[in-house]
Amino acid sequence: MEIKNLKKAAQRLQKAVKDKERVILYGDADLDGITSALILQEALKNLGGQVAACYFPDREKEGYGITLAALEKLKPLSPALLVSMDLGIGNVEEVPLAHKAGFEVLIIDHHEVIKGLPKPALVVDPKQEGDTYPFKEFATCGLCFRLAELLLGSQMTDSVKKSLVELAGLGTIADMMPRKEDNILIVEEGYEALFESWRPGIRTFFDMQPFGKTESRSQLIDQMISVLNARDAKDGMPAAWRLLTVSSTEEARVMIEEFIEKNRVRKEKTRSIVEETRKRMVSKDPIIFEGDTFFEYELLGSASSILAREYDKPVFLYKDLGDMSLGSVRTPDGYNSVEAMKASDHLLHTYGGHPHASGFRIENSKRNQFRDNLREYFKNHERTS
Ligand SMILES: [Mn+2]
Repeated sequence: MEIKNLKKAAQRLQKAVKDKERVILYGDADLDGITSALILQEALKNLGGQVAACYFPDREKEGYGITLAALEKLKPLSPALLVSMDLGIGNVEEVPLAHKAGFEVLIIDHHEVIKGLPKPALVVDPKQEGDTYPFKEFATCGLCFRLAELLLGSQMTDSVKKSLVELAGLGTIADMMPRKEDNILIVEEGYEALFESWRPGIRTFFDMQPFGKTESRSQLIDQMISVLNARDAKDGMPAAWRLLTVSSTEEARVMIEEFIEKNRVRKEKTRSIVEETRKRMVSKDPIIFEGDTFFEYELLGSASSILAREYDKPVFLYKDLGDMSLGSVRTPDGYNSVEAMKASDHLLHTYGGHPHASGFRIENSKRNQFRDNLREYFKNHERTS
């Protein structure tokens, strides 16, 4: 049993290396997307290949997924093989345009398939129809690790494997994927490798232990993930990418200090969004649905998580962009936000994600209708346990 299209994807990448095709790694800007891109970049380099560009779209400025703005920027590199990671499965409209612009698309994603598969593209997503592999809960970086194993074959030496599995472990933990079945090995081997890592960014973090000395390995990893999650892109490269690829200890130290300061400010701002939402929400409402022009989009995921846990209700927070709103959704166990949004498909510009963590984009004129539909939906749908 194999993950559908994984072997085909490996063969396609091997061909790209052999024919010296341009390869673009296009990942989501979170830790799962970033570790995915890094795994593939290192695997391709080990094969003697090259990557023409790595691209991480800015969710707030360009939106989530394969965006038209990105395609425009990447156009000078076409023709090329564009590998999308941790995103792409929802881009049924953008993939044909990418193809037209000269990009062959390979999608590696673990999100739910909502509108059918984007075409034409080679798709690896355990949640697609016809995928018979029993385990469905990989993070994208776990899929990329499996892909790297096929790609490298006998060239996967112990040291290469360690340097890739530490990334897969890190991304799997950060994406909060269940630690069961195939993920157990990825996380366990990843843990081991992390504490023996050659990467200056990782080593420096463990040497510094900037949150106080601790013996607890899992605590250290969690702290490192919080630092890597800092929103601090430079020249389009996210904080985590920069820290995981930095070559000197000195630079790593400076980055870590900067990221911790950024996180502190971020936490304060998140708290103020949570407090503002608490003031506005109506206690008997089955959902929390609030937003504002001053809500920073990048903070909405954590603010929603805090509120969902506290009130045990589905939470939809959005940033009002003037004509559109960009939202982040978190639900407690037993609620499926993707299904709920599917029922309002006709109102939404885009939406997607996981049952418990998802996002949407909507025109402001339709926002109230969407909210009312969600209230109805959650009133009428029994919570599953
Ligand atoms: Mn992911």
